[in-house]
Amino acid sequence: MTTRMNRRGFLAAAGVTATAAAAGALAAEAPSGGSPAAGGGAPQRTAGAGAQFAPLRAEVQIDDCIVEGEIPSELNGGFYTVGPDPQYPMDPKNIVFDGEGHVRMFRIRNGRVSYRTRYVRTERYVAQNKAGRILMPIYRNPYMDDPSVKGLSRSTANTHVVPHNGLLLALKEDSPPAAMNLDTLETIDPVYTFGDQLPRTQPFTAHPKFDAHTGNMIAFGYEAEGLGSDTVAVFEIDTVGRKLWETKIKVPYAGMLHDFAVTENHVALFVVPMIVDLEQMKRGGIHWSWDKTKPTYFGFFRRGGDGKDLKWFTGPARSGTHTMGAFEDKGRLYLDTEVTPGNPFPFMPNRDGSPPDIPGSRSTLHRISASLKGGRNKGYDIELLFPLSAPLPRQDDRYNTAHYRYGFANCPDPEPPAGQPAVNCIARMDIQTKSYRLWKAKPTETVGEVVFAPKSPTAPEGQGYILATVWHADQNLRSDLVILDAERVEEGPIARVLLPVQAAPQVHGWWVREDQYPAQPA
Ligand code: V55
Ligand code: FE
Repeated sequence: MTTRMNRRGFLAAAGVTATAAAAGALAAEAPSGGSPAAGGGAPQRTAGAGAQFAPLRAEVQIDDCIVEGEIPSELNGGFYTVGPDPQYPMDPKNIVFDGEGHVRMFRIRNGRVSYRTRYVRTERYVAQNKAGRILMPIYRNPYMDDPSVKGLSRSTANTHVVPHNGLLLALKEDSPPAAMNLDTLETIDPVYTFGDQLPRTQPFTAHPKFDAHTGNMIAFGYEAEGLGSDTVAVFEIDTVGRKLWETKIKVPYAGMLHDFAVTENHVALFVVPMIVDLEQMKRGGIHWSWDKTKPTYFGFFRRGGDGKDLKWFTGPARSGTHTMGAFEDKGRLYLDTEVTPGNPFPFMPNRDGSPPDIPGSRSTLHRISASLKGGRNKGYDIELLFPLSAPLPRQDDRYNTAHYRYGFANCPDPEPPAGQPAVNCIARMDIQTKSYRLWKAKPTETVGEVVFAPKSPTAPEGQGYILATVWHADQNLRSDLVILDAERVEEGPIARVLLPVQAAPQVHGWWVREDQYPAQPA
């Protein structure tokens, strides 16, 4: 069966206007409208922020990609990403975040690169493939599901990928991970419960953290006791997959807890008013609406305990979706995160019915902090860290739970030439000196989220490479992998891996070091 992907339909389905995409905070992650299609139903290829969400649908395999420049000999491992790539044309009321997870891998060894992509064979993907049509039409809304999928996992596995215990985990925050083979990208288990240590219905964050000392994975799941529940389960899983610790806490209201932070001794949450809207879901809408009447809550509790020491600090309505880094120092806990004054996703409804607030969706990097001793219901402190609009900030991931110094991000040009809203820069930030260095690509190049790859497993923080995907608006979205020296990003790529095709869509990605792969058979 053939299904024609109509790009205009997809854009309408995503509910994103050109303006919203250009200016929105996750504009970086939203399709952009751009100029009218050339006609004839050919997919429209546009410049701007939305290139990285352009649907593709083709699984691709290329051995020995063409390389421009030289891949450093010590750069061995894999750059994995995932993003939503609709299996069938979407319901007009659906949003871009509901496409099926399409994973891609740049596998780098001894200066050679192979490229491979595979859809995650989630239970949803397999059922829809068999039926030849969409069976779960609306983002995280089980009320609208076809009766035939009752009891199946709703995961799209479209948000993030991390390595764990020799597997690649493809994540969607409403479900357990999907486990894939690190080399072939074959789906091994679409509902991976770490050997029945988690229930099949366990929500599992797309942003687990890895302990800087033990390598253990710390993760959480919100709505842990069913749709709209205010229970959050938090757990720590060791490097061979044993659950060491779990506790459950209550949040002030059920909302999108997309990311969190883990420090040496604490787990921190930032509760933002993107609320679970059951009434809207029953009317056929998506899972969320933005309720600007609700305050935000910054809270933390000790790792390894029962969660009863949980303390909350309040602030006005705003959002913070992605953590750059977090640490504790002299009795305070610091969370470095991108913050928007309003609804970060212009394609998600406002509860008061107001139109998309474009300026309110623009994020900048902030530091939120509070005293570890502090009392109940007091305010948290917040300050601007960097004026960069960087909704997808990253760090050297060996420092997830440690006192870190360097951040990295794709971002739009802070001083853009008129009419050029493209996300075409890569920044390296130094949180000690509060300064940053910037590489500016061409205005026709859209840069996806970056990952950091250390020079060696024990290299000092920030010594290594930045990897990112670039989509060329002037080449039908043909894409490159760019590799930069992380200490000299302003010098631009030291190598480019040229794909003959458009890269599959991308939200997040991870660098898997060679030492994290299972031992190869001789
Ligand atoms: C995000 C992405 C999602 C989602 C919820 O980047 C939040 C934020 C790709 O799906 O479902
Ligand atoms: Fe995310």
